[in-house]
Amino acid sequence: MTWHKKAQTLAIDGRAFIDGERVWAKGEERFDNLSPVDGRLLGAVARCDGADVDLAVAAARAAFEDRRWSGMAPARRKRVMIRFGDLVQQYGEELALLETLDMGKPIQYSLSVDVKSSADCLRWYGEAVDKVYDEIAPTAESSLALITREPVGVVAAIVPWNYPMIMAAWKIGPALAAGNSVVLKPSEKSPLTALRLAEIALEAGLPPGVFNVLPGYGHEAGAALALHMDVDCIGFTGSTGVGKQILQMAGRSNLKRAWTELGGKSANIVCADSPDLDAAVAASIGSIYFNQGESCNAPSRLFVEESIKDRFLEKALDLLPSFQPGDPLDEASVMGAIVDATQLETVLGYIDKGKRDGARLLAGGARARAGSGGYYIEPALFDQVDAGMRIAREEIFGPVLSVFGFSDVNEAVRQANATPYGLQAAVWTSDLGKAIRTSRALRAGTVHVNQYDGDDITVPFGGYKQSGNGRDKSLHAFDKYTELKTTWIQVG
Ligand code: TXE
Repeated sequence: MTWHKKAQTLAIDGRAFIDGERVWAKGEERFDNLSPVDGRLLGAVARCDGADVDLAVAAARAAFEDRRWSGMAPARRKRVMIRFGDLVQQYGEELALLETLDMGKPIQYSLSVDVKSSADCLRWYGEAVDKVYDEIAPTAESSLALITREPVGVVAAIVPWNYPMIMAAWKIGPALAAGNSVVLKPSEKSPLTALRLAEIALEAGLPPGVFNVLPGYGHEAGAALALHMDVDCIGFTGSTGVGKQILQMAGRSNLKRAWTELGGKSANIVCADSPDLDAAVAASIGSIYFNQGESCNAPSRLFVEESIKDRFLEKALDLLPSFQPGDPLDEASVMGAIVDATQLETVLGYIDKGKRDGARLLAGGARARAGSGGYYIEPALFDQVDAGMRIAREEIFGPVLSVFGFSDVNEAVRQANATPYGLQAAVWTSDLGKAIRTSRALRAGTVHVNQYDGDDITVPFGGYKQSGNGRDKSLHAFDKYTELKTTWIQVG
């Protein structure tokens, strides 16, 4: 059966999930959820606000105080989290279809990337539950000092629309594994998979009230969570602008722990002595256009050494036709739809600005699949970009690549560091010393050498400067959702 056929019978439920039940917003407010695939109405979604946030936070607090989850034996919590991940895999086709309909990514990637990474993440943190030990400090014999990690309490997670399930899993995985209760607010542009995750978690054995999901707008449900006096911690992924508001609201309310994974304008530096030019071209082009360029760590600034730049661009332009937008429900498509009409106009606006500022548009940039009713853009490639242009400085969050030439790699590094962001970077060279010196000089939370797609749950992910604070993934993520306690015991 084709994915279009499956979409016709797919159950779509836009209600919130509070204290183990699906409910509409208390104020009965709803908003329409349109699919970027073809502009079709997917259904109504609960427009939760402060009153719903109060209900969800109270349910999360009650679940935390009676220790129905944090007091569960680690081996049992482990089994529930692993079952949660297994069920995500089992419901993979349904979740993949919801993700593609909700935000437009190709169905092949919803299945092979988003479902798989989310399931693996939940299982990985489940496995960690009875493997992370506490400590005893080396104090004098007269005392015993225990150093223990405790769950922080009620965690609010606010996530974006570019990888809805993965961004949710990166937050709820460590937060739940550490014994916290969670209230998750997905983006209003892509609420559906988060709502299904809450039902699947209940089926896996997570007690009611421990994991709640509230769809709604950022300035309503999101702000109510960030300002809530009974939320102990907030994990946020989204734009730098909103990240700053989150930190301000945390400070204005109860000084809740606030962790942010924000925007990026990542630099990808290709030296003339790259070990394999074809590999550098394939990775550079594949990474910027993957997920329609809607990735926080997309290598949107490409620095190519002058002596190989023409050859590099020739090879890159040969690859571009294979990244033309297709029907996201067609398994052969590698480029899907932009998340909504607003983001489509934003990206087209940047392309127009780039042309008006004098950059040279070598390919793409026009709206595509006009008859589909959806939101599609041909992958755009600008050459002769000046560092002062907006397409060089600002996060576009669309399929737009800006290319710069360089003759001295130190100058490329200086330019790479000259933005407010510091999420990711890459350098391509056969000279190991140059690779290490360049990686050390790049102000970014992740640096790739002779690759761009390294990714694993075992490594921390996050940014320097205005790309955020704290780290998602790896055991380091537990630092965000736990408190360290020292207990002194008099031994005499
Ligand atoms: O992010 P937003 P969006 C960047 C990228 C993109 C821009 C907008 O530049 O163009 O952010 O994308 C909630 N109080 N990234 O709209 O607006 C909102 O409802 C509390 C990079 O997704 O920051 C959503 O759930 N919450 C990023 C979440 O914040 C608020 C990935 C993100 O919304 C709020 C996505 C408020 N005042 C976008 N306003 C990355 N680094 O991966 C909004 N929200």
